[in-house]
Amino acid sequence: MSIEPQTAELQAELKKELQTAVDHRRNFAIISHPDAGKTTLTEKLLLYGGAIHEAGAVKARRAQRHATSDWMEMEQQRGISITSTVLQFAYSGYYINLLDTPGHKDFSEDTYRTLAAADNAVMLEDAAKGLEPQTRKLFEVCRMRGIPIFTFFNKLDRPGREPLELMDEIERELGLQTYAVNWPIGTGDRFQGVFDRRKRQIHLFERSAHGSREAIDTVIDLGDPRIEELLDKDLYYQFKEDLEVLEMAGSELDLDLVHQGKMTPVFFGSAMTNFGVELFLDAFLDYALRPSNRRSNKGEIEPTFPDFSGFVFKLQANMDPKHRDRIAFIRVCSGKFEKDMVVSHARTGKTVRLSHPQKLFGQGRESLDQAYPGDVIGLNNPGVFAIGDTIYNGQKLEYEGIPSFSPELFAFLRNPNPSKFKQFQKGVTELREEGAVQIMYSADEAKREPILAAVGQLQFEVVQFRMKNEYGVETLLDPLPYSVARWVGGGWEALQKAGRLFNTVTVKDSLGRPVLLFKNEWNCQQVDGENPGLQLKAIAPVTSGQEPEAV
Ligand SMILES: Nc1nc2c(ncn2[C@@H]2O[C@H](COP(=O)(O)OP(=O)(O)OP(=O)(O)O)[C@@H](O)[C@H]2O)c(=O)[nH]1
Ligand SMILES: [Mg+2]
Repeated sequence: MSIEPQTAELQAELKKELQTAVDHRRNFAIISHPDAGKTTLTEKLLLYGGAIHEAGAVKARRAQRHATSDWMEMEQQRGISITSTVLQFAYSGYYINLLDTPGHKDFSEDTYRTLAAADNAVMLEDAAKGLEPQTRKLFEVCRMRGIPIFTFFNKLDRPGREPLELMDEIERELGLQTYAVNWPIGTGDRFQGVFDRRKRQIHLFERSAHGSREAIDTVIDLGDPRIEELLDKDLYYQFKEDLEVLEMAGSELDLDLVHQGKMTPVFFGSAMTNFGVELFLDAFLDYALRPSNRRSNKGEIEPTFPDFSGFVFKLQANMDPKHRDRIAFIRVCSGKFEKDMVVSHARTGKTVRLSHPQKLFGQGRESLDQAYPGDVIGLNNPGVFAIGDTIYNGQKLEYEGIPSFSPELFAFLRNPNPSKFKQFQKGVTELREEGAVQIMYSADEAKREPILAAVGQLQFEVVQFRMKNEYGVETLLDPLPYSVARWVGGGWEALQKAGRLFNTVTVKDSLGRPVLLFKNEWNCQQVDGENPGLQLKAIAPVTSGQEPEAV
């Protein structure tokens, strides 16, 4: 049996290769309430990472570059992020997978899906505002998933709240221990720099920094006698006092606690003026968790497990409007990905060849030959992949599904122009597949028009805009007077048994499952109370092996 030792040797070699790859990979999502500066920080991280040479702006003036991660036309028009973006780049010996997410609550499904693919989260706060509602919600999702959280207080170039008070708010309200890695000296007009506690140096802020290019910081040591000349006296004394408080009363940095999501390293800076960005990036790379184990129905899968596996967390149509492409975003979880490899598709049981894999950089893509755990790659999706699908080699496994949210707004989407029937159908199918919006249908077979079911109004606007812009169809929206949806856990059978129900209508989701819509929570509770056999559920049960119905 001469093959066995050879196989064992190959396996050991692969394991070593995987371990090295994992050691050099960092994957993180940036999360926060709208407008805290996620996209701006992302752009500056790309600048310092050497991935771009000139930073664009979220609200670009004419002849100015747009931010790389807000590539969609509607994002650029409105100056907000609508869909999450993946950016891969190399920096200082690391391969970084950065996920910029939208903050608006109407797009939170997209953000939640993206968090499923992240090993670390960077939580941004506007230093003038502190903790905001959407940040709290996203923090809860990170906590549920046990993701390490890094905090960046942004917009220090504007008047902000006291740094100690900001940290205290996190400790008190999120129950998260804090450790300040750097510390600001003044804010707003009097923002003079940040102190790097790792190297015990002060980085002086220069207001002239324009922001589109890297700034070279002036750095002085804490013991340098020039400090008193370079900083305003009162700020310097305030800083000394703060530092004493931190060193006396603050906790020590404990990376185990950070990796368990119980302690957050804290940074201060101003993404717009590039200040504190490089200091953040360097410390973050040292402290962040490497690609970690992922939960599956076969238990925890280690990244160095030799068989390739991964899952789809996001789909996006028309990233390249010229080619009308559909891309599936795959998070590699274990083993080595190789171009053209043939894998099994857990939901359908089919085998799929993974040709034309792509490295992602906002809207831009390049082909790639291999990828490792922690990487996010793009694959062409001719309708094979759905959100949550697992692909694997070797023994069958499935990663935890990604649930859909309970929608709160409903409207018929109509196509007033019969000659556009084909485009309408294609648009609805692809946007449904993406999860840009959920699609339901009347239980009455005669009514074939799709019902858009959304978490927020902006989702409707995005669908109508994209239907027109990407599929050439002007659509009409006909709102329905419902605000609560419940999946019938007992299925059609239970519904039949229950007989006539009042104050509700029955619709079908895209998998043909019954869903009840109610005008209000009260009606819902009444039906639920009187018909326990229906087993009403606010979140769609995650299923495997089912194909969505044709639009
Ligand atoms: N003064 C100041 N403004 C900033 C800073 N960082 C970002 N901004 C501005 O804040 C606004 C929002 O920034 P974005 O980067 O789009 O915020 P976001 O968190 O990505 O927003 P959404 O993706 O829509 O949730 C823009 O006008 C930025 O120019 C900063 O450090 N200082
Ligand atoms: Mg953004």
